[in-house]
Amino acid sequence: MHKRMRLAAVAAGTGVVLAGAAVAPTAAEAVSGIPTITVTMTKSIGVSTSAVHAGRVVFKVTAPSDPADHELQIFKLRSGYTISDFKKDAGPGLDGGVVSATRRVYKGVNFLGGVMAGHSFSETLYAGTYYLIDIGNNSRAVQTLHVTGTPSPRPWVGDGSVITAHDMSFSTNESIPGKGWTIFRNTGDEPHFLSMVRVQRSTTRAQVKKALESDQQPTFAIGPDYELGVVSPGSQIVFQHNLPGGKYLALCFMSDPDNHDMPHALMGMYQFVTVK
Ligand SMILES: [Cu+2]
Repeated sequence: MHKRMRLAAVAAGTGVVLAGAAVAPTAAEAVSGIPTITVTMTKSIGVSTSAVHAGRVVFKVTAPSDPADHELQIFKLRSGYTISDFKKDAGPGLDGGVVSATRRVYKGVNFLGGVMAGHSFSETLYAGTYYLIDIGNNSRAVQTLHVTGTPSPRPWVGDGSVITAHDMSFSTNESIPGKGWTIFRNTGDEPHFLSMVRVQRSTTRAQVKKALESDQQPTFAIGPDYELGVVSPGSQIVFQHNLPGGKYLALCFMSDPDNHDMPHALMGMYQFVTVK
């Protein structure tokens, strides 16, 4: 589906490529009253601070030399599951269709989103250890971020637009501004992510279904595309975007362990979104 090796890389399973031209990175704008954590992605992952007080933050994700090859994913581990468990399970589970490993990852990891390099997102951090990984390539780099205390009151980021993921669909008739901050929220029981690509106005669900079920490159995807990291049930992030107006196709390719690790998109998790 994508040139990136996804955390949930299912491209190998479907052979579908829906990626358009990459979005040109935009400079992140500072948001007043909210601390910014700059994440610099090379072969390793650098953070501007490795310890922060709980509360809303903005992550500004950069990759100075090759932004198209880097995408941040952040997560926390649930009790009883370790980073070495995750490293052991992620490949077989999320890439390899080993259902038992997928189940362990979904149970043990609380995915808290992320963005492609060149973009920013905001969320509220709570006490504990956060892990930062690069899902844009084969890097095994891991960085930690330590959060302490209880959340301080800080201003909200966002302009009211929302894209909601369910099991296995996105809400219908979602519309977001071209430039702004939009909530991506997961109200389902499985982790989901959001991959968006601009498509021709005439594109129909039937065409998308056909493309997903075939090995052919879809002709309706015109780009640019935009992709967010994985968000676990009950969580949300607010992502910054600057996209040309038009009709977009939102997709999620996470694996469903209840259905032999079938990618969600093949279960109908795709929807058109309007960018105004
Ligand atoms: Cu999904």
